[in-house]
Amino acid sequence: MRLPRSSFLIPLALAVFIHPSPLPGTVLDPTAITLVGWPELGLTTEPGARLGVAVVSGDFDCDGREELAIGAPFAGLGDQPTAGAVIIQRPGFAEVLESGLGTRPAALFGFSLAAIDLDDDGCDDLVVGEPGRNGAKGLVSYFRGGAGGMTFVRGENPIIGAATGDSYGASVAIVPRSDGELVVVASAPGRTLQGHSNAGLLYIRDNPLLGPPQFFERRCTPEPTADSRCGETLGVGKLAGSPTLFASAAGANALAAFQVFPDRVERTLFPAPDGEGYSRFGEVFAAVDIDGDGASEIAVGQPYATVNGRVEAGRLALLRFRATGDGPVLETVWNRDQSQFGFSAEAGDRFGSMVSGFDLDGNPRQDVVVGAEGEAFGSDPPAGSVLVLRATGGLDLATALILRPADAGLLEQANVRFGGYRNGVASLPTPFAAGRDLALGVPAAIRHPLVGSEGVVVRVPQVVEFLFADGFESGSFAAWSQAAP
Ligand SMILES: [Ca+2]
Ligand SMILES: [Ca+2]
Ligand SMILES: [Ca+2]
Ligand SMILES: [Ca+2]
Repeated sequence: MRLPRSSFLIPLALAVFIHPSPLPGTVLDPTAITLVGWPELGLTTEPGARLGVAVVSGDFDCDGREELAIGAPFAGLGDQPTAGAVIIQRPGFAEVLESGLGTRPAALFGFSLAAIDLDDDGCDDLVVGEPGRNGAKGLVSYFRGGAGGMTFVRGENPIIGAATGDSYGASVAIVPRSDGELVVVASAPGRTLQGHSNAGLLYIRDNPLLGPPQFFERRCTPEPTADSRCGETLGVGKLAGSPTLFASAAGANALAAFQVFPDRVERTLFPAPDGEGYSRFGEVFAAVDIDGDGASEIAVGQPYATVNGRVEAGRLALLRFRATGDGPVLETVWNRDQSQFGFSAEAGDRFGSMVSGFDLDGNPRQDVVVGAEGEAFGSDPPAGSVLVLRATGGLDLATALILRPADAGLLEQANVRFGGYRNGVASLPTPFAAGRDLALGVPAAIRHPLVGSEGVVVRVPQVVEFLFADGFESGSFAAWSQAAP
Protein backbone atom coordinates (compact mmCIF):
# COMPACT_ATOMS: atom_id res chain seq x y z
CA MET A 1 0.00 0.00 0.00
CA ARG A 2 1.37 3.40 -0.92
CA LEU A 3 0.48 6.40 1.17
CA PRO A 4 -0.48 9.59 -0.63
CA ARG A 5 2.40 11.93 -0.94
CA SER A 6 0.90 14.57 1.29
CA SER A 7 0.97 12.24 4.27
CA PHE A 8 4.73 11.85 3.95
CA LEU A 9 6.03 15.34 4.13
CA ILE A 10 5.91 16.28 7.77
CA PRO A 11 6.11 12.82 9.31
CA LEU A 12 9.25 12.12 7.29
CA ALA A 13 11.11 14.78 9.23
CA LEU A 14 9.97 13.16 12.45
CA ALA A 15 11.11 9.77 11.25
CA VAL A 16 14.54 11.13 10.42
CA PHE A 17 14.75 12.60 13.90
CA ILE A 18 13.94 9.26 15.48
CA HIS A 19 16.44 7.31 13.37
CA PRO A 20 19.32 9.68 12.73
CA SER A 21 21.70 7.09 11.30
CA PRO A 22 20.12 3.97 9.82
CA LEU A 23 22.68 1.33 8.93
CA PRO A 24 23.03 0.69 5.21
CA GLY A 25 21.45 -2.63 4.32
CA THR A 26 19.62 -3.01 7.59
CA VAL A 27 15.96 -3.90 7.19
CA LEU A 28 14.79 -3.95 10.75
CA ASP A 29 15.77 -1.97 13.79
CA PRO A 30 15.97 -4.29 16.80
CA THR A 31 16.61 -1.36 19.16
CA ALA A 32 13.08 -0.10 18.54
CA ILE A 33 11.23 -3.34 19.39
CA THR A 34 7.94 -2.81 21.20
CA LEU A 35 5.70 -5.29 22.98
CA VAL A 36 1.96 -5.76 22.71
CA GLY A 37 0.89 -7.72 25.76
CA TRP A 38 -1.76 -7.64 28.46
CA PRO A 39 -0.65 -4.31 30.01
CA GLU A 40 -0.33 -2.62 26.62
CA LEU A 41 -3.81 -3.87 25.74
CA GLY A 42 -5.15 -2.45 29.01
CA LEU A 43 -6.16 -5.89 30.25
CA THR A 44 -5.37 -7.88 33.37
CA THR A 45 -2.47 -10.23 32.74
CA GLU A 46 -3.64 -13.81 32.36
CA PRO A 47 -0.68 -16.17 32.72
CA GLY A 48 -0.99 -19.32 30.64
CA ALA A 49 -3.59 -17.89 28.23
CA ARG A 50 -1.00 -18.17 25.46
CA LEU A 51 -1.54 -14.75 24.00
CA GLY A 52 0.00 -14.72 20.52
CA VAL A 53 -0.53 -18.32 19.35
CA ALA A 54 -2.22 -16.69 16.36
CA VAL A 55 -1.73 -13.14 15.06
CA VAL A 56 -3.27 -11.43 12.04
CA SER A 57 -3.50 -7.80 10.94
CA GLY A 58 -6.42 -5.93 9.41
CA ASP A 59 -8.34 -2.69 9.52
CA PHE A 60 -11.28 -4.01 11.51
CA ASP A 61 -12.79 -0.61 12.39
CA CYS A 62 -12.38 0.98 8.93
CA ASP A 63 -10.36 3.97 10.12
CA GLY A 64 -7.68 3.42 7.50
CA ARG A 65 -5.16 1.96 9.94
CA GLU A 66 -4.45 -1.71 10.48
CA GLU A 67 -4.60 -3.21 13.92
CA LEU A 68 -3.68 -6.64 15.26
CA ALA A 69 -6.08 -9.42 16.14
CA ILE A 70 -4.32 -11.68 18.64
CA GLY A 71 -5.48 -15.16 19.61
CA ALA A 72 -5.18 -16.29 23.24
CA PRO A 73 -6.66 -19.79 22.89
CA PHE A 74 -6.19 -20.73 26.55
CA ALA A 75 -7.72 -17.56 27.98
CA GLY A 76 -10.39 -18.09 30.59
CA LEU A 77 -13.72 -16.34 30.26
CA GLY A 78 -16.19 -16.23 33.10
CA ASP A 79 -16.38 -19.71 34.62
CA GLN A 80 -14.90 -21.39 31.54
CA PRO A 81 -11.16 -21.96 31.88
CA THR A 82 -9.17 -22.27 28.63
CA ALA A 83 -12.14 -21.29 26.45
CA GLY A 84 -10.04 -18.90 24.39
CA ALA A 85 -10.36 -15.30 23.29
CA VAL A 86 -9.28 -13.01 20.49
CA ILE A 87 -8.13 -9.53 21.37
CA ILE A 88 -8.14 -6.65 18.89
CA GLN A 89 -5.93 -3.74 19.79
CA ARG A 90 -7.66 -0.45 19.07
CA PRO A 91 -6.38 3.02 19.81
CA GLY A 92 -6.98 3.44 23.51
CA PHE A 93 -8.76 0.16 24.20
CA ALA A 94 -8.89 -3.53 23.43
CA GLU A 95 -11.90 -5.36 22.06
CA VAL A 96 -12.17 -8.88 23.46
CA LEU A 97 -14.00 -11.43 21.30
CA GLU A 98 -15.25 -14.72 22.62
CA SER A 99 -16.98 -17.52 20.77
CA GLY A 100 -20.29 -16.28 19.42
CA LEU A 101 -21.92 -19.61 20.26
CA GLY A 102 -21.00 -19.46 23.94
CA THR A 103 -17.71 -20.31 25.59
CA ARG A 104 -16.64 -23.90 26.25
CA PRO A 105 -13.67 -25.21 28.21
CA ALA A 106 -10.68 -26.25 26.11
CA ALA A 107 -12.36 -24.95 22.94
CA LEU A 108 -9.19 -23.11 21.83
CA PHE A 109 -11.10 -20.19 20.33
CA GLY A 110 -8.45 -18.07 18.59
CA PHE A 111 -6.05 -20.91 17.76
CA SER A 112 -6.12 -19.80 14.10
CA LEU A 113 -7.10 -16.52 12.44
CA ALA A 114 -7.57 -15.05 8.96
CA ALA A 115 -8.69 -11.56 7.98
CA ILE A 116 -9.83 -9.78 4.85
CA ASP A 117 -12.75 -7.56 3.83
CA LEU A 118 -15.20 -10.32 2.88
CA ASP A 119 -18.23 -8.11 2.16
CA ASP A 120 -16.39 -5.20 0.54
CA ASP A 121 -17.65 -2.56 2.96
CA GLY A 122 -14.19 -1.20 3.74
CA CYS A 123 -13.79 -2.98 7.10
CA ASP A 124 -11.78 -6.16 7.37
CA ASP A 125 -13.68 -9.18 8.66
CA LEU A 126 -12.32 -11.98 10.81
CA VAL A 127 -12.34 -15.78 10.60
CA VAL A 128 -11.60 -17.54 13.90
CA GLY A 129 -10.78 -21.22 14.33
CA GLU A 130 -11.84 -23.02 17.51
CA PRO A 131 -10.44 -26.53 16.91
CA GLY A 132 -10.83 -27.77 20.47
CA ARG A 133 -14.57 -27.21 20.70
CA ASN A 134 -16.86 -30.11 21.62
CA GLY A 135 -14.16 -32.69 22.18
CA ALA A 136 -12.04 -31.28 19.36
CA LYS A 137 -14.73 -31.69 16.74
CA GLY A 138 -14.03 -28.02 16.12
CA LEU A 139 -15.79 -24.89 14.95
CA VAL A 140 -15.08 -21.89 12.72
CA SER A 141 -16.69 -18.51 13.40
CA TYR A 142 -17.08 -15.40 11.30
CA PHE A 143 -17.10 -11.84 12.58
CA ARG A 144 -17.96 -8.73 10.59
CA GLY A 145 -15.72 -5.71 11.18
CA GLY A 146 -17.25 -2.28 11.72
CA ALA A 147 -16.55 1.17 13.14
CA GLY A 148 -18.48 0.23 16.29
CA GLY A 149 -16.76 -3.12 16.82
CA MET A 150 -16.90 -6.70 15.63
CA THR A 151 -20.25 -8.44 15.09
CA PHE A 152 -20.63 -12.21 15.29
CA VAL A 153 -22.15 -13.52 12.04
CA ARG A 154 -22.17 -17.31 12.39
CA GLY A 155 -20.25 -20.27 13.72
CA GLU A 156 -20.40 -23.66 12.08
CA ASN A 157 -18.95 -27.11 11.61
CA PRO A 158 -20.03 -28.55 8.23
CA ILE A 159 -18.66 -32.06 8.77
CA ILE A 160 -21.41 -34.66 8.51
CA GLY A 161 -20.72 -37.08 11.34
CA ALA A 162 -18.17 -34.77 12.96
CA ALA A 163 -16.04 -36.76 15.37
CA THR A 164 -13.88 -36.20 18.41
CA GLY A 165 -10.40 -35.19 17.33
CA ASP A 166 -11.25 -33.81 13.88
CA SER A 167 -9.89 -30.43 14.99
CA TYR A 168 -11.92 -28.56 12.40
CA GLY A 169 -10.56 -25.01 12.32
CA ALA A 170 -6.98 -25.90 13.21
CA SER A 171 -6.03 -23.75 10.21
CA VAL A 172 -8.07 -21.18 8.30
CA ALA A 173 -7.32 -19.18 5.15
CA ILE A 174 -9.08 -16.93 2.66
CA VAL A 175 -8.42 -17.38 -1.05
CA PRO A 176 -9.87 -15.80 -4.22
CA ARG A 177 -11.87 -17.99 -6.56
CA SER A 178 -11.25 -17.95 -10.32
CA ASP A 179 -13.95 -15.27 -10.70
CA GLY A 180 -12.48 -13.09 -7.96
CA GLU A 181 -15.05 -13.97 -5.26
CA LEU A 182 -13.52 -14.90 -1.92
CA VAL A 183 -13.90 -18.29 -0.27
CA VAL A 184 -12.91 -19.41 3.22
CA VAL A 185 -10.93 -22.60 3.74
CA ALA A 186 -10.75 -24.47 7.04
CA SER A 187 -8.96 -27.72 7.69
CA ALA A 188 -9.83 -30.68 9.89
CA PRO A 189 -6.38 -32.32 10.05
CA GLY A 190 -7.45 -34.91 12.61
CA ARG A 191 -10.33 -36.27 10.53
CA THR A 192 -10.35 -40.07 10.05
CA LEU A 193 -11.17 -41.18 6.49
CA GLN A 194 -12.01 -44.79 5.63
CA GLY A 195 -10.15 -45.99 8.70
CA HIS A 196 -7.08 -43.86 8.08
CA SER A 197 -6.63 -41.81 11.22
CA ASN A 198 -5.45 -38.21 10.91
CA ALA A 199 -5.93 -38.31 7.15
CA GLY A 200 -7.46 -34.86 7.32
CA LEU A 201 -9.92 -32.98 5.18
CA LEU A 202 -10.41 -29.47 3.81
CA TYR A 203 -13.66 -27.52 3.68
CA ILE A 204 -13.92 -24.71 1.16
CA ARG A 205 -16.82 -22.42 1.83
CA ASP A 206 -18.46 -19.68 -0.22
CA ASN A 207 -18.15 -16.24 1.30
CA PRO A 208 -19.80 -16.60 4.73
CA LEU A 209 -20.88 -12.96 4.76
CA LEU A 210 -22.64 -13.06 1.36
CA GLY A 211 -25.14 -15.35 -0.28
CA PRO A 212 -26.20 -18.91 0.51
CA PRO A 213 -23.65 -21.41 1.80
CA GLN A 214 -21.95 -23.89 -0.51
CA PHE A 215 -19.26 -26.21 0.82
CA PHE A 216 -16.70 -28.21 -1.09
CA GLU A 217 -15.14 -31.06 0.86
CA ARG A 218 -11.71 -32.09 -0.41
CA ARG A 219 -8.93 -34.48 0.49
CA CYS A 220 -5.32 -33.47 -0.04
CA THR A 221 -4.44 -36.78 -1.70
CA PRO A 222 -6.45 -38.94 -4.17
CA GLU A 223 -6.74 -41.72 -1.57
CA PRO A 224 -6.86 -41.12 2.18
CA THR A 225 -3.40 -41.29 3.74
CA ALA A 226 -2.97 -42.00 7.45
CA ASP A 227 -1.25 -39.21 9.40
CA SER A 228 -1.32 -36.97 6.35
CA ARG A 229 -2.99 -34.26 8.48
CA CYS A 230 -4.27 -32.58 5.33
CA GLY A 231 -4.25 -28.81 5.61
CA GLU A 232 -2.66 -28.55 9.02
CA THR A 233 -0.69 -25.75 7.37
CA LEU A 234 -2.33 -23.60 4.69
CA GLY A 235 -0.89 -20.95 2.40
CA VAL A 236 -2.28 -18.63 -0.25
CA GLY A 237 -0.39 -17.61 -3.37
CA LYS A 238 -0.34 -17.88 -7.14
CA LEU A 239 0.44 -20.82 -9.37
CA ALA A 240 0.40 -20.58 -13.18
CA GLY A 241 -1.13 -17.11 -12.92
CA SER A 242 -4.12 -18.18 -10.80
CA PRO A 243 -4.86 -17.64 -7.11
CA THR A 244 -4.04 -20.90 -5.37
CA LEU A 245 -4.52 -22.46 -1.96
CA PHE A 246 -1.62 -24.61 -0.81
CA ALA A 247 -2.21 -27.27 1.85
CA SER A 248 0.21 -29.53 3.66
CA ALA A 249 -0.14 -33.30 3.25
CA ALA A 250 2.83 -34.19 5.40
CA GLY A 251 2.07 -37.89 5.87
CA ALA A 252 2.03 -38.26 2.09
CA ASN A 253 5.29 -36.23 1.88
CA ALA A 254 3.52 -33.87 -0.51
CA LEU A 255 2.03 -30.43 -0.93
CA ALA A 256 -1.47 -30.06 -2.39
CA ALA A 257 -2.49 -27.06 -4.51
CA PHE A 258 -6.15 -26.14 -5.04
CA GLN A 259 -7.69 -23.74 -7.50
CA VAL A 260 -11.29 -22.84 -6.74
CA PHE A 261 -13.91 -22.25 -9.44
CA PRO A 262 -17.57 -21.33 -8.87
CA ASP A 263 -18.69 -24.92 -9.57
CA ARG A 264 -15.63 -27.03 -8.74
CA VAL A 265 -12.25 -27.28 -7.06
CA GLU A 266 -9.19 -28.59 -8.89
CA ARG A 267 -6.37 -30.22 -6.99
CA THR A 268 -2.79 -30.80 -8.04
CA LEU A 269 -0.56 -32.88 -5.79
CA PHE A 270 3.14 -32.06 -5.66
CA PRO A 271 5.26 -34.81 -4.11
CA ALA A 272 8.48 -33.81 -2.36
CA PRO A 273 11.31 -33.74 -4.91
CA ASP A 274 13.50 -36.84 -4.79
CA GLY A 275 16.96 -36.87 -3.38
CA GLU A 276 16.56 -34.09 -0.84
CA GLY A 277 15.79 -36.30 2.13
CA TYR A 278 12.51 -34.57 2.91
CA SER A 279 10.52 -36.03 5.77
CA ARG A 280 6.93 -34.95 6.43
CA PHE A 281 7.43 -32.50 3.60
CA GLY A 282 5.38 -29.34 3.90
CA GLU A 283 4.39 -29.75 7.54
CA VAL A 284 5.95 -26.30 7.95
CA PHE A 285 5.75 -24.21 4.79
CA ALA A 286 4.91 -20.78 3.44
CA ALA A 287 3.93 -19.66 -0.04
CA VAL A 288 6.24 -16.71 -0.70
CA ASP A 289 7.15 -14.69 -3.77
CA ILE A 290 10.85 -14.27 -3.20
CA ASP A 291 11.74 -12.88 -6.65
CA GLY A 292 8.73 -10.57 -6.84
CA ASP A 293 7.43 -11.94 -10.16
CA GLY A 294 3.92 -12.60 -8.83
CA ALA A 295 4.28 -16.40 -8.82
CA SER A 296 4.66 -18.32 -5.56
CA GLU A 297 7.75 -20.05 -4.40
CA ILE A 298 7.47 -22.46 -1.47
CA ALA A 299 9.68 -22.17 1.60
CA VAL A 300 9.74 -25.40 3.58
CA GLY A 301 10.95 -25.73 7.16
CA GLN A 302 12.34 -29.08 8.27
CA PRO A 303 12.92 -28.58 12.00
CA TYR A 304 13.61 -32.26 12.67
CA ALA A 305 16.26 -32.70 9.98
CA THR A 306 19.67 -34.00 11.03
CA VAL A 307 22.58 -31.84 9.86
CA ASN A 308 26.09 -33.34 9.92
CA GLY A 309 24.99 -35.83 12.56
CA ARG A 310 23.34 -33.12 14.67
CA VAL A 311 19.85 -34.35 15.41
CA GLU A 312 17.03 -31.83 14.96
CA ALA A 313 19.37 -29.05 13.86
CA GLY A 314 16.91 -28.31 11.07
CA ARG A 315 16.92 -26.97 7.54
CA LEU A 316 15.11 -24.48 5.32
CA ALA A 317 14.43 -25.27 1.66
CA LEU A 318 13.27 -23.04 -1.15
CA LEU A 319 11.34 -24.66 -3.99
CA ARG A 320 9.82 -23.31 -7.17
CA PHE A 321 7.25 -24.48 -9.67
CA ARG A 322 8.61 -25.18 -13.13
CA ALA A 323 6.25 -25.44 -16.10
CA THR A 324 6.45 -28.64 -18.14
CA GLY A 325 4.38 -30.18 -20.90
CA ASP A 326 2.60 -32.23 -18.23
CA GLY A 327 1.92 -29.23 -16.01
CA PRO A 328 3.99 -27.65 -13.29
CA VAL A 329 6.45 -29.62 -11.19
CA LEU A 330 7.93 -28.60 -7.86
CA GLU A 331 11.71 -28.56 -7.69
CA THR A 332 14.23 -27.65 -5.01
CA VAL A 333 16.24 -24.47 -5.62
CA TRP A 334 18.29 -24.83 -2.47
CA ASN A 335 18.12 -26.64 0.85
CA ARG A 336 20.21 -25.07 3.57
CA ASP A 337 21.02 -25.38 7.24
CA GLN A 338 21.79 -22.45 9.54
CA SER A 339 25.52 -22.55 8.75
CA GLN A 340 24.71 -21.41 5.22
CA PHE A 341 23.13 -18.28 6.68
CA GLY A 342 26.15 -17.52 8.82
CA PHE A 343 25.13 -19.28 12.04
CA SER A 344 26.02 -22.65 13.51
CA ALA A 345 23.69 -25.62 13.12
CA GLU A 346 23.48 -27.39 16.47
CA ALA A 347 21.52 -30.38 17.69
CA GLY A 348 18.09 -29.37 18.91
CA ASP A 349 17.98 -25.90 17.26
CA ARG A 350 14.96 -26.98 15.20
CA PHE A 351 15.69 -24.37 12.55
CA GLY A 352 12.58 -24.25 10.36
CA SER A 353 10.06 -24.63 13.21
CA MET A 354 8.14 -21.69 11.75
CA VAL A 355 8.37 -20.05 8.34
CA SER A 356 6.47 -17.15 6.89
CA GLY A 357 6.88 -14.52 4.20
CA PHE A 358 6.17 -10.78 4.05
CA ASP A 359 7.61 -7.93 2.04
CA LEU A 360 9.23 -6.17 4.98
CA ASP A 361 11.35 -3.69 3.03
CA GLY A 362 8.92 -2.68 0.28
CA ASN A 363 10.79 -3.72 -2.85
CA PRO A 364 8.35 -5.88 -3.38
CA ARG A 365 10.12 -9.25 -3.04
CA GLN A 366 8.80 -11.17 -0.07
CA ASP A 367 11.30 -11.67 2.70
CA VAL A 368 11.34 -14.82 4.80
CA VAL A 369 10.97 -15.12 8.55
CA VAL A 370 12.12 -18.45 9.97
CA GLY A 371 12.13 -19.74 13.53
CA ALA A 372 14.56 -21.99 15.37
CA GLU A 373 12.52 -22.74 18.47
CA GLY A 374 15.31 -24.67 20.20
CA GLU A 375 18.17 -22.27 19.52
CA ALA A 376 20.48 -21.53 22.45
CA PHE A 377 23.10 -18.82 22.61
CA GLY A 378 26.29 -19.91 24.36
CA SER A 379 25.39 -21.56 27.64
CA ASP A 380 22.03 -19.78 27.87
CA PRO A 381 18.83 -21.87 27.92
CA PRO A 382 17.43 -22.88 24.51
CA ALA A 383 14.70 -20.23 24.30
CA GLY A 384 14.66 -20.01 20.49
CA SER A 385 15.47 -17.46 17.82
CA VAL A 386 14.06 -15.96 14.65
CA LEU A 387 16.02 -15.15 11.52
CA VAL A 388 14.75 -12.48 9.17
CA LEU A 389 16.10 -13.28 5.72
CA ARG A 390 15.91 -10.50 3.17
CA ALA A 391 15.05 -11.37 -0.43
CA THR A 392 17.92 -9.68 -2.18
CA GLY A 393 17.20 -10.60 -5.79
CA GLY A 394 16.57 -13.67 -7.85
CA LEU A 395 15.83 -16.54 -5.52
CA ASP A 396 18.47 -15.64 -3.00
CA LEU A 397 18.13 -14.64 0.61
CA ALA A 398 20.58 -12.74 2.78
CA THR A 399 20.52 -12.73 6.55
CA ALA A 400 19.33 -9.37 7.74
CA LEU A 401 18.72 -9.94 11.39
CA ILE A 402 18.66 -12.53 14.13
CA LEU A 403 16.29 -12.00 17.04
CA ARG A 404 16.23 -13.71 20.41
CA PRO A 405 13.82 -13.20 23.31
CA ALA A 406 16.29 -11.03 25.21
CA ASP A 407 16.27 -8.55 22.30
CA ALA A 408 12.66 -7.83 23.24
CA GLY A 409 13.38 -7.72 26.96
CA LEU A 410 11.94 -11.20 27.52
CA LEU A 411 13.41 -13.79 29.86
CA GLU A 412 15.02 -16.78 28.20
CA GLN A 413 13.99 -20.23 29.36
CA ALA A 414 13.90 -23.58 27.63
CA ASN A 415 10.13 -23.65 27.17
CA VAL A 416 9.68 -20.21 25.55
CA ARG A 417 9.90 -21.63 21.99
CA PHE A 418 10.53 -18.23 20.45
CA GLY A 419 9.98 -18.75 16.73
CA GLY A 420 7.98 -21.92 17.23
CA TYR A 421 4.40 -20.83 16.48
CA ARG A 422 3.30 -21.15 12.87
CA ASN A 423 0.08 -19.11 13.22
CA GLY A 424 1.73 -16.47 15.38
CA VAL A 425 3.37 -14.26 12.81
CA ALA A 426 1.99 -11.28 10.88
CA SER A 427 3.03 -7.88 9.58
CA LEU A 428 1.79 -4.32 9.95
CA PRO A 429 2.42 -1.18 7.91
CA THR A 430 5.55 0.70 8.84
CA PRO A 431 4.62 4.34 9.40
CA PHE A 432 5.91 6.64 6.64
CA ALA A 433 7.73 3.94 4.68
CA ALA A 434 6.92 1.31 2.10
CA GLY A 435 7.69 -1.80 4.11
CA ARG A 436 6.00 -3.66 6.93
CA ASP A 437 6.78 -4.18 10.59
CA LEU A 438 7.03 -7.74 11.81
CA ALA A 439 4.57 -8.90 14.49
CA LEU A 440 5.73 -12.07 16.20
CA GLY A 441 3.56 -13.91 18.71
CA VAL A 442 5.42 -15.40 21.67
CA PRO A 443 2.69 -17.17 23.64
CA ALA A 444 5.04 -18.52 26.30
CA ALA A 445 6.89 -15.22 26.71
CA ILE A 446 8.03 -14.44 30.24
CA ARG A 447 8.32 -10.77 31.09
CA HIS A 448 8.45 -11.09 34.88
CA PRO A 449 9.68 -14.23 36.66
CA LEU A 450 6.92 -13.98 39.26
CA VAL A 451 4.15 -13.83 36.66
CA GLY A 452 5.34 -16.63 34.41
CA SER A 453 4.40 -17.17 30.78
CA GLU A 454 2.00 -14.36 30.00
CA GLY A 455 2.42 -14.21 26.22
CA VAL A 456 3.14 -11.19 24.08
CA VAL A 457 3.40 -9.99 20.50
CA VAL A 458 6.82 -8.59 19.65
CA ARG A 459 6.67 -5.78 17.10
CA VAL A 460 9.91 -5.29 15.20
CA PRO A 461 9.82 -2.09 13.16
CA GLN A 462 11.47 -1.57 9.86
CA VAL A 463 14.23 0.98 9.92
CA VAL A 464 12.76 4.17 8.52
CA GLU A 465 15.47 5.00 6.05
CA PHE A 466 16.29 8.34 4.50
CA LEU A 467 14.27 8.75 1.35
CA PHE A 468 15.01 11.85 -0.60
CA ALA A 469 14.87 13.79 -3.82
CA ASP A 470 15.25 12.08 -7.16
CA GLY A 471 12.28 9.87 -7.88
CA PHE A 472 10.23 11.51 -5.15
CA GLU A 473 8.25 13.42 -7.71
CA SER A 474 7.54 10.26 -9.67
CA GLY A 475 6.15 8.58 -6.58
CA SER A 476 8.14 5.46 -7.36
CA PHE A 477 9.83 3.97 -4.33
CA ALA A 478 12.15 2.02 -6.60
CA ALA A 479 13.53 5.26 -8.01
CA TRP A 480 14.10 6.90 -4.66
CA SER A 481 17.60 7.65 -3.59
CA GLN A 482 18.82 7.18 -0.06
CA ALA A 483 21.50 9.82 -0.51
CA ALA A 484 20.79 12.98 1.45
CA PRO A 485 20.56 16.03 -0.83
CA1 LIG B 1 -8.30 0.32 12.04
CA1 LIG C 1 -16.16 -6.12 5.78
CA1 LIG D 1 8.10 -15.76 -7.51
CA1 LIG E 1 11.26 -7.41 0.32
